[in-house]
Amino acid sequence: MGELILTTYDWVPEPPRGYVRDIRVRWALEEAGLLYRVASVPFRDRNAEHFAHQPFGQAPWLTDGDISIFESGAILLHLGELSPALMPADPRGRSEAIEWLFAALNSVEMASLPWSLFIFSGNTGDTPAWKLFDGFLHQHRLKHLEPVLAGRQWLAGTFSVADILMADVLRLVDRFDGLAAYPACRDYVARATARPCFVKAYTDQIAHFAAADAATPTLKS
Ligand SMILES: N[C@@H](CCC(=O)N[C@@H](CS)C(=O)NCC(=O)O)C(=O)O
Repeated sequence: MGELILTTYDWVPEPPRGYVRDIRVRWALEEAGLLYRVASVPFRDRNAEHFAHQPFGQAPWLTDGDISIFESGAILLHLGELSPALMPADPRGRSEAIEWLFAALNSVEMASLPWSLFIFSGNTGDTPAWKLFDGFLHQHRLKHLEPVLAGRQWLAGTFSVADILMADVLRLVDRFDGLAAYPACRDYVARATARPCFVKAYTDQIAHFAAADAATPTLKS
């Protein structure tokens, strides 16, 4: 393992603060007790070096020595190799953690992200498009996730990278009150976000962007 450097934006507007995906990596690094530092790239002027690390010009990415990794799921899988606090050691637990990590991203977030974009953009009126996306998230994802989470504390038996991703995905749904009908999902989010390592990751992210406001007040506008 080399030096671990997490790169995120230097600044973001208020609404996404606390939800920028570097929180997933911060959270995992804290759970694993790994030493790391945080670096910043401009939010507004994304340069060629940024795109060399993250082909879509997004955040976050992680470097581990001379290895550079983008996509929060890939970063968490990489960190899972470095710490038993993030990935069960037994083959069954490991397989469950990996399948639920993909389920969080590829089954739940693929439904929750367009849903939240409709809400962000105020397009939640009585339209066929909103009904389609709202129904898809509720009837095809949350309704089925609810009994799973009612039956277990953590997705792979013990806490793992799968829980970091699933809880972070559900947290955004909860922000818009989308979990009101799913008490087990809500309890799961509460359980995960009560962990001291989440609280530290969240506090650090808020402080990171607040420091940018203080350093460059004009960025606020
Ligand atoms: N699938 C990527 C998504 C990364 C992503 O959406 N990052 C957001 C911040 S949370 C971003 O960079 N948004 C600005 C943009 O897409 O231009 C991952 O999980 O790492």
